[in-house]
Amino acid sequence: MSLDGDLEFIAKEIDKFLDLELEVSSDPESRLVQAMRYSSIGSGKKVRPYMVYASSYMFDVPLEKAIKVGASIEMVHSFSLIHDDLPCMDDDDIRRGKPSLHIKFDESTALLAGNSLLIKAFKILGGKLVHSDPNIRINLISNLADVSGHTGMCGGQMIDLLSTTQDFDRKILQRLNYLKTAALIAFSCESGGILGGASAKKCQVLKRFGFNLGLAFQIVDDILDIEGEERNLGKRVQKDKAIGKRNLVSIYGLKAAKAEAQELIEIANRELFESFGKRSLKLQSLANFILSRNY
Ligand code: GRG
Repeated sequence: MSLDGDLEFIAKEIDKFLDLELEVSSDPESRLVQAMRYSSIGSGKKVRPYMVYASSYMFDVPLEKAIKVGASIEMVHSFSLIHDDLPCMDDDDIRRGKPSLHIKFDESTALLAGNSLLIKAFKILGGKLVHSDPNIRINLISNLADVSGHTGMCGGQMIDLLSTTQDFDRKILQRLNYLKTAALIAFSCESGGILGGASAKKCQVLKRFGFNLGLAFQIVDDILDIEGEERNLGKRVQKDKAIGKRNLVSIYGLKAAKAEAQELIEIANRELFESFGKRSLKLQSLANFILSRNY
C-alpha cells in the first residue's frame, strides 16, 4: 500500500479504537468525554501512531497491539495540543481545522479533557492486551512518562514559554525541540521494537532515528509557521514572529533551516537502512513525507 493509503488506514484504526474507549454515556459528566472525543477523533495526521505501526511492522508485532500503543501516544499528543492552545499558553483559537477545544467548549473543560486524555493513555498501556509480559508494559509506561513530563514535552514547553523573553542560543533551542517534540516521536519509533522484544541495541537505533526525525519535524513545523497556509495546516500561521518567539528557523534563516531538516532526515534514513534494510522502508517513507509536508 502507498504511504497515503497506509496513513489513512492507521488514522481510521486509531479513530475506531478511541471511539470504543471514549464512550459517551448519559452520566452528568459525559460532557468531558465529548470534549475528549472532539479533540482526538476524526482529525489530525496521526503520524505518531503511524510510527508505532511502522516500527511494529519491522518486528511482526500484531496490528491490534500497535494500535493500542499508537492510540495512547496520540492521546498524550492531543492533550499537549489542547493545553498548548489555552490562553495561558499559545492562545490559539483554531486547531486541526476547527475551533480549539477551549473555544468550542470552555477553558475549564479543555483543562480537564487534556488531563483526562493524558491519564487514559497510561490506563490503556497498562492493559494486558497491549502485551502479555508485564515487564514490557512497564517499560512502555515508564518511557511514555519520561517523554511526556518535565523530562520531555512539559519540560520543552517550559523552555518554549521562556523563549519569548530570553535570547536563547542554538544549543538551548535544540534542547527545546528535543524535549518538546522529538522525545515523543522517538518513543513512538522505538515502541515497535519494545513491543516486538527487540534487543536494546536495535531499540536504540530506532530511538535515534526518531530523535533525528523529531528534530526535523519541529524545524519543518517552524518553517510552515512562516511559509505555510492556514487552510492546509488547520491552525494559525505567522505566530512565532508575532509574539517574538525565537526558534531554530529564526536564528538559522529559512534556507539553512531547510538544509538542516533535510540533513537530519538523510542521516535518520541512512542509519535505519544500515541496521534494518528494506524492513525499515515504511518508516523511511514517513520521514520523507515529514520533510516535504505542507500540512
Ligand atoms: C501540562 C500545561 C501542560 C502542558 C502540556 C502544551 C505542552 C505540554 C506541550 C506542547 C507540545 C507541543 C504543542 C509540541 C509541538 C509539537 C508539534 C509540532 C505538534 C504538531 O503535531 P502534528 O503536526 O499535529 O502531528 P496533528 O494535528 O497532525 O496531530
